Amino acid sequence: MSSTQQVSLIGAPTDVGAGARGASMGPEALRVAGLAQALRSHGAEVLDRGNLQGPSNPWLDPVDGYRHLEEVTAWNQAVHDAVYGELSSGRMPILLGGDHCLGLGSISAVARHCRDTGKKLRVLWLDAHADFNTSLLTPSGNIHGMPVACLCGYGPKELVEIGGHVPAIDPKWVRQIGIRSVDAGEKRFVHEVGLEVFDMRYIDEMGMRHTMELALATMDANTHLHVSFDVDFLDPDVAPGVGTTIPGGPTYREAQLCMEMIADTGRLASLDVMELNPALDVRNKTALVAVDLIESLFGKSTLMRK
Ligand code: 4U7
Ligand code: MN
Ligand code: MN
Ligand code: MN
Repeated sequence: MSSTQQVSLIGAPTDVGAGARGASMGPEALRVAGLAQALRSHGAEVLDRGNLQGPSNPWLDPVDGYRHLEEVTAWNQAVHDAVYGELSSGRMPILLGGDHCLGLGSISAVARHCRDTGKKLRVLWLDAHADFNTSLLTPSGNIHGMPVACLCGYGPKELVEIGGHVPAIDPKWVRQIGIRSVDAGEKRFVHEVGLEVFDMRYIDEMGMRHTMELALATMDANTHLHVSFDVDFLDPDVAPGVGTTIPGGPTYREAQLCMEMIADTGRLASLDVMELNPALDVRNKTALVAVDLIESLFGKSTLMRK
């Protein structure tokens, strides 16, 4: 791409949707790890918009299958408005989470922008989890396990309506990669809806290269590619600083290849970096790995191809 990439960092310091406290410190840890400078070194023009504000975490039990629905709604509304604003002014938003319930606010804004501009949306969901629970299926009530279902129209009215169009997205636009922990009811629902999932078994057998070739197929010059990167996608050896570590994730090199192949498409137009939990990290290691991988999304490793 020839024109300079105009990037806006948006911090969303909350853990209202999670089951462990601490993802609220994610945005600052990513800043401390040098995210803005790293993006600049790859030619992006970066504005750090600072942090959004929202209600504090009341740390209460779930009600009717949802924990903190009111607070989650307020945060998602703030994220939606900020992401939509950046996209409308031609900038690439990078959402710094915060827990993954905020993927709903972010992606509903991206979908709205795509409707405005006639773009075709593709969502890559990099995660150990499918995040496709509903209030009836969830074993925890934590809304960070529900954003994909909400985006597809399955969820409470206040959440599914945030982007102004229900459903915000079609499940056919989503590709999930790295999945290895799905709850029993959630699994049935993923199959019923026909979500395209490249789970760890698939990646083990077919390799990351083949996986990404399929996940990135059917994109064209008119495609807006959104990446929602839950840091627990990575193997816990590489990335211990997350609330829900699940063993058996992509290695450092597999994750790099995934990011490099996304970069090669030239279509990346918005990004979420979610679920980083500095309270569980070791000397900010996970934040540094996340920044390293985001650099690859911006072309760090294209040395051999220039
Ligand atoms: B994350 C879980 F039960 N499925 O719903 C749930 F295993 O954003 C975990 O991907 C959800 O980190 C994890 O609570 C949400 C659980
Ligand atoms: Mn997630
Ligand atoms: Mn996850
Ligand atoms: Mn998590």
